[in-house]
Order: sequence, then structure tokens, then C-alpha cells
Amino acid sequence: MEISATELQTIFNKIVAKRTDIKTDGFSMETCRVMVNLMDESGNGKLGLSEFATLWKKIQKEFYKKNDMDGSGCMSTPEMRMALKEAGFSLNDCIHQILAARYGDADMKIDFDNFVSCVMRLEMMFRIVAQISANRLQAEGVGSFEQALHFQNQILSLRRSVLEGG
Ligand SMILES: [Ca+2]
Ligand SMILES: [Ca+2]
Repeated sequence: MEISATELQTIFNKIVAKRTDIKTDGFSMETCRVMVNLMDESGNGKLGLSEFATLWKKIQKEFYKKNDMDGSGCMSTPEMRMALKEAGFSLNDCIHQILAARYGDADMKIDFDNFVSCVMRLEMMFRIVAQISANRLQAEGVGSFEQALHFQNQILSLRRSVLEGG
């Protein structure tokens, strides 16, 4: 079984449609593409069963619900802050504020699909940062310097897409 971004969108929207305790206006195609890109280890643009299972663990509703302290179905700014910390992202206040503005609605409340989208993009950014650090460690020659530069450009454009919505 292989799942494309389009199929992923259908699956997730079916799952969340039945829920009354989780607020969402549906998963966008863009969010689903990010999820596939992030988890697609075989590189064929689709998710195999084990890749899908790994993804599912990362965005389980239980984690979201646990951090939705007041049971509103949405993440408030403080709830979001706790959730991201628990998910292993250490971010400064400034980034937290930008994320709340970027992924939240007019009241800075973040619904489930926006939360997932935010986590996926952070995950992607952190992975590339880790990759750069690893490259730097073994970087001696010109080739690896170019590689580091390449990753740096990737980070900059990811940063833009995470923080500015590009
Ligand atoms: Ca949403
Ligand atoms: Ca809440």
C-alpha cells in the first residue's frame, strides 16, 4: 500500500470529520504534501505503510488533546507553547509569537490541522539544521563547504515558509 498526498488528505479529513472534540477546518493539500515529503524515506513521493505509521505517531490526536488543557478543541498560545516544548522543539519567545500569528486564527487560536502543519514544518527545519551540523563536523574540503551552503539556503527558504507563510 502506498499513499499519495491526495490520498493522505482524504484519509485525514475523514478521520477528523467525525470528531467533535478537535476543531479543524480540514487538512490542506499543502500540509499533506509537507507530510509526505517529510516522511517519504524511499523518495518515491508516496508513503508506504511503515512511513505512514511513523507519521501517524507524530501527529496523534492524543498528544494534541492532552495539551488542549481546557478542552476547547483548539490550542491557545500557552497550550501551543507547552505542546511544542513537549514535542522536543526548543524555541524562543519571538518564534513562539510568530508561529501563533502565522498558524493561529484572528484570536491566535490554533486548530488541529494548523497545529499539525506547524509541527511538520518545524520538524523539517530542525532536521535540516541537524544535517548541517553533521555536515559541518565532517566538513574540511570545498565540496562539503558547498554542501553546507546549499543546506543553509534550504534553511533560509524553509524559515521563510514556516514563519512568513510563503
Ligand atoms: Ca485549520
Ligand atoms: Ca485549548
